[in-house]
Amino acid sequence: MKTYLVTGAAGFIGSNFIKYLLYKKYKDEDIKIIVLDALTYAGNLGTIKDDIDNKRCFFVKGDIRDRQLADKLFAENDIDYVVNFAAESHVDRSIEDPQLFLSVNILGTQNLLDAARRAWVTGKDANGYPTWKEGKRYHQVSTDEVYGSLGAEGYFTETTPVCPHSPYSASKTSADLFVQAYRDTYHMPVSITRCSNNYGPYHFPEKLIPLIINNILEGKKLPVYGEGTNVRDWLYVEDHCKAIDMVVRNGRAGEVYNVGGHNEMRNIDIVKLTIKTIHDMMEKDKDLRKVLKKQVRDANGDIDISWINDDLITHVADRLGHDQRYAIDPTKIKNELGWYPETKFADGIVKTIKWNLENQKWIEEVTSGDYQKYYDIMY
Ligand code: NAD
Ligand code: TDX
Repeated sequence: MKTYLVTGAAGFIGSNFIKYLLYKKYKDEDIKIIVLDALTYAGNLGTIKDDIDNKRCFFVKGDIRDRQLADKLFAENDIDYVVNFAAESHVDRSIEDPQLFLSVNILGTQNLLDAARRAWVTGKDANGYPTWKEGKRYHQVSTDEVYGSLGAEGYFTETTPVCPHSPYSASKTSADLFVQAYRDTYHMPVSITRCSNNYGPYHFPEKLIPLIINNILEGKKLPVYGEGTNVRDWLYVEDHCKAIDMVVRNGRAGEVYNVGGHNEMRNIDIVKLTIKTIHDMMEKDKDLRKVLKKQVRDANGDIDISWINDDLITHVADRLGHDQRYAIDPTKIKNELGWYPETKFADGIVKTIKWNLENQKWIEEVTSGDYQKYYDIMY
């Protein structure tokens, strides 16, 4: 039986990851997952409350920077894999408060690396390097933003030099460099995935796609930074989760793997496509309109949706230091591990919109802070 310590699993990608392991990949296998999450504004225990059964999946509230807690988790459990999702993840917030990002993303990563090192080292080899228990892996969930920004041409490969621009990406890059330093200095069994922009269920509505969906449902304006010509490469979250587990289990120790959807789109096009998709879905199925907060009747007595159009877009001040284009070359993970993005964007965006329409209670809870009560109810 394999035991995962998954940090940050009350957040967007981490929660999708544990659901993928529990109900898809290892549905009929004996695995153990320990979730460690500080439940910040972005961590919602409501997202994973049905997953924590204290048989296969356990929850610990705590900070990845807490040394004593990390040591305790390793002492009490025979952890095989650490998968570190926990981070401050929003670029705009990093511009407001860089120090928090430095502290959580860098010191937190280094603390987990050290705790794993204390637990997993068995002795020394002839050259003085630590020797390690068999089958262990520390995995760092990283981002394409560490590579900086591209012009109109080219892709990020694993050998592209890191060149971060935002405080967020600087902190994620530094964390990656610590992971690689532990590989080189202590021969620690580590791996890193650098993924492009994710979208899907449980995405916190401060990020572009869920923000646009929920602003439309509320009849609010849709803020597009600058001209909206910046390009991001969008990947459905479950495809990312699959890639991470492939790398943890079968990726070569010490390696970086880029993960991306080959689905580059300009922000303005993403916003227009989201508007059109919601409009078309509500055109086809009038019942879906009930979720709209803005309820005006049209000439037929139906809830009016004619206002769901591009006029909702408002161009606002650009993000400082806004990276122009990200694009991932995923050839390495494809060739070595057979990974590919299974979800076409056209399908993924419909699934994501549907999920948001059907989960307005979750949206209200994460935005109002009400989800905090789940912790009080459960513990
Ligand atoms: P998120 O903000 O939705 O979730 C982060 C989680 O970490 C939350 O549950 C939060 O409570 C927890 N957390 C924050 N600080 C903590 C601390 N000090 N101790 C313990 N837990 C803490 O983030 P996300 O979008 O799910 O991203 C997860 C990881 O994936 C991050 O490391 C991010 O850099 C990386 N990543 C994200 C994307 C993306 O598109 N969202 C793409 C590539 C990589
Ligand atoms: O209101 C908005 N208007 C807008 O034009 C918001 C929130 C964003 N944008 C733009 C900025 C970006 O070019 O949309 C693009 C996407 O923005 P975000 O959703 O904030 O994502 P991004 O900054 O690209 O970072 C995301 O992907 C990489 C995650 O938040 C990171 O954690 C991940 O590493």
